[in-house]
Amino acid sequence: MVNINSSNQAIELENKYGAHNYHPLPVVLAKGEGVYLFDVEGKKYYDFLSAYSAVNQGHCHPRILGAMVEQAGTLTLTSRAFYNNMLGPYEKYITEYFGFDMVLPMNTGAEGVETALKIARKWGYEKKGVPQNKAKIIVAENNFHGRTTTIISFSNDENARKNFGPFTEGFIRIPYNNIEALQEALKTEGVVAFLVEPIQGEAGVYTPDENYIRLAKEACAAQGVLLIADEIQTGIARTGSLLAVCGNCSCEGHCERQETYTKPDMLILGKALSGGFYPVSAVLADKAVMEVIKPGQHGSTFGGNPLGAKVAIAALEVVRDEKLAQNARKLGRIFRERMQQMVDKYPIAKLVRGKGLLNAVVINDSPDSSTAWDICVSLAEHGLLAKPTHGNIIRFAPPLVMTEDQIHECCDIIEKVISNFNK
Ligand code: IF1
Repeated sequence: MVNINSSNQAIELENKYGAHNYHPLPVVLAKGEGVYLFDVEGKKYYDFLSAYSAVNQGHCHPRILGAMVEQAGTLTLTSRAFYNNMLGPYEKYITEYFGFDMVLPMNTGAEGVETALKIARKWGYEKKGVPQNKAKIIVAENNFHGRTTTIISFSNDENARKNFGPFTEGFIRIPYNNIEALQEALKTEGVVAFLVEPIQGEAGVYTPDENYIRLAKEACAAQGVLLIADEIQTGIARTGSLLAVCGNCSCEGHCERQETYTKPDMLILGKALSGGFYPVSAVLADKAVMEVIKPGQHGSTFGGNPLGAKVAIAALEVVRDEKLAQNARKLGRIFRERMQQMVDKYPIAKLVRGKGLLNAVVINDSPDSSTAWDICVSLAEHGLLAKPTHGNIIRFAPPLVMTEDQIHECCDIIEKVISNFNK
């Protein structure tokens, strides 16, 4: 194996031997610890991406690491041809943790979404009596749910779709955060589900009206249609509550009593479900929905493996024991307040929005300009890693184990860099 001695060397290797399906910032990371990342040259950074919210618990969390190492030396994979002694305990733990009857374990987020779509269709035919092959699923404009052929079939991002057709049929796309549009679409024959992100991450941390998800659930329920919440990015304490569908509830775990909570019919989780150690995703639902899946009808070699199960339990324990939702809520308020002061002061920053520690600053320049990218390069030079989305939006999503002093230090860095860009 080649030993990497410099960032340039690593970048050259990736350019030469790897498919060019990404355009990363020119930083080569070699180590992570809590809220920090270190590059090949040993430079230290605050991580403000958290691997797209997969490392909410911080990099290489010792407790998750311990669980991983212990299980890796005991039993990693059996396939589901046999039972294993970690899956049952994990299934009990995660269903009680989130308040659902049952779980279907998968690996990546996109697989979780695919699973939910398949269950919804099957439920539609078998429980709702939709005529064969007529099932329709409502989705939102500017959605991001992953990269499989079916998922990109209902995306409206040209870059994600172009020349990947033919596409999967049976989707209706409506404007996000628009209940009237949902009510109208729900009248379509054969509708079985509405798949939605409680906050649209990729779209630029687009936060809907406070009651949007609750009203969406009511509208769906009135038509006997399933509400599927994709909380792959927003879930697991990121937005200042255990789930974004918890609304403004800051309790330590999950409580169905809280009136702000909207229970989706299916909940899709991924990313931070493993704290960034190992791909673990899950679809949660109650029995009346989940029971449509029978042996042989869906699965995955790695889904439900004992290593993933053990890691996921540890990752969820950390979220609860370290009160990460409450911390995200507290630090999120501080972050947005500081960023608002910055926006008021420097016209190059247009606005800040978000919830908990999932936030974005919109840069006052055209999405075609390189300004946001240049700001991110400068932020990296100043020791803070963030990534632009849609050209002129910068997403800020640090690990949730950050301290108040650290978030202030990070706001100082961001403000300093932004002030340099102010013309
Ligand atoms: C990439 C964004 C984040 C997701 C939601 C499902 C998935 C994702 C709500 C699929 C994945 C990722 C994937 C990542 C970029 C990224 C992303 F910028 F596109 F929006 F997080 F902010 N549902 N999101 O956000 O999960 O199959 O990737 O495990 O590089 O494509 P996956």
